[in-house]
Amino acid sequence: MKLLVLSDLHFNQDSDPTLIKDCLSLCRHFKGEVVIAGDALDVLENPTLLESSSFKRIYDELIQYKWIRGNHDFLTELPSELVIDNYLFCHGDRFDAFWSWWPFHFMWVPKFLQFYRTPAEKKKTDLLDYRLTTVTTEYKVTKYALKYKYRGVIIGHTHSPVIIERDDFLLLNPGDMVDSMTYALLDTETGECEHRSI
Ligand SMILES: [Mn+2]
Repeated sequence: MKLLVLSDLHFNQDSDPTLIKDCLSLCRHFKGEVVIAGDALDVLENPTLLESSSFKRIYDELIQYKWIRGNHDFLTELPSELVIDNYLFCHGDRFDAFWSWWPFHFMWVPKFLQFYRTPAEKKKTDLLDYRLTTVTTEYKVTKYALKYKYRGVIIGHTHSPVIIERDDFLLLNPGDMVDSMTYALLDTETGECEHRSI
């Protein structure tokens, strides 16, 4: 099966309308299945988003695809995970070590110290925090998917585009529509995948 995989669109009232149009048209014209790995609409930051008719229309369009729930679009009608040809698809937030591994709860300590840091020092520690949570999330989700003998796992959430193929196992993150502006194509029969930019 040929898949178009998108994640972390984070669409809201402030999103670039051209970007929204381009993403919707990409999905509409794709010959295969479309999977959205969570955080398509940013309901977390904009609780009234779906009261707007234009976003309700976007919702009605996206809901026709295989759309998985993220932590910013925690709508009950969305599934929390999906399996296609033994590939596991989930948003990845429940493997985010910051929320699921108790020592990370003490990260408020370095966060508190940020107050006393210069902007340059702050930027460096922000980057280290981001890399640490990204790598630990990828590690935990890979461990889980290997344990349950999936052929691969596809996540979003970290906003970090990744393709790691080793020993017939695939870790894929298509990237996002906020920073990397990338998506992925995956052929679940051959296992081939690649990133594309919008
Ligand atoms: Mn997320």
